[in-house]
Amino acid sequence: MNRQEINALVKQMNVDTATGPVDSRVQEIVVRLLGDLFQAIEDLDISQTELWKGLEYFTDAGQANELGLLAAGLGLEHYLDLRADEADAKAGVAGGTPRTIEGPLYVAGAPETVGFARMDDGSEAGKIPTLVIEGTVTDTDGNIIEGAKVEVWHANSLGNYSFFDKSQSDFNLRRTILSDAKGQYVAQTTMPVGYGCPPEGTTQFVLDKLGRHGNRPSHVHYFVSAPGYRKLTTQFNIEGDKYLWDDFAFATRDGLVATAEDITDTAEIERRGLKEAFKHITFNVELVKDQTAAPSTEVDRRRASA
Ligand code: MBD
Ligand code: FE
Repeated sequence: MNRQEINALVKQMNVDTATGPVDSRVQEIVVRLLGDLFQAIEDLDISQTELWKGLEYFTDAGQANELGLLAAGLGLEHYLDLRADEADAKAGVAGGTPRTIEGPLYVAGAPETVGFARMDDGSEAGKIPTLVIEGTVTDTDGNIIEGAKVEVWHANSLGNYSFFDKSQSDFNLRRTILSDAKGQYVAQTTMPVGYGCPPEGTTQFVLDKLGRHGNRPSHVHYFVSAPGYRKLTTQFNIEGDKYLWDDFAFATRDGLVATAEDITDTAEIERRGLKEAFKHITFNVELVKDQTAAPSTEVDRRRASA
């Protein structure tokens, strides 16, 4: 079949058959995706067995709750960031901390404090260095923003995230910190280790077929929001990790690379109420004022909450 015949067939089966109310947006998307799929079946001569293997794959990936991970790994999520950047540029929106992907491992409902939070439950003390993260939330003119909601989440020393890893305590390494009167937030936590896809999982199964690894560099996720400002979804990725620029999810971006400095000065260790040398990262956040011209940065997706 040629594309004209395909389009006619899709329309005949899924448009002309409507006898009830139509969601025209859903109809438009279904018609387009089916047409593109039929066309791919023609072009690549996809067999019936191959088609069923594909549908079975989505069944398995969905049952394993790995479709979010797959979207990150195949670059779909990063592609949407590039499109959002393009839309911003077109609308004349510039500046602010760069966005990067949310990933599939956010959990809503983390404990909230003002100015400072200890994020780790102490269970990995001695196993992995302490990390102090601090920064200031400002607008793009450098004016401080008090009361900005800084949501932070990251992995433990095994690259695992609490909630999804049931061996960790509730909300371990997940906190919401409101910036203080100086616009500052401080998080005392442990050094994250890069995530790797479950080796026997559905995402790694496809990555293997593509000859790809499923690893991320060590990183820390952020949602930063404040009234009158666009919500920012971002991360920093940590300098020195071998996957820094070889991230299977393509989240590392210029402006989002952080250096973890070793702090050995005893006065500084004491000032922080710590007992040993620790790592320190500065991550300042610049928010952009709400825009009417550019698309919203709020993304409605199913998220875990605890
Ligand atoms: C992660 O920690 C992550 O950030 C992404 C994007 C995908 C899988 C695990
Ligand atoms: Fe992550």
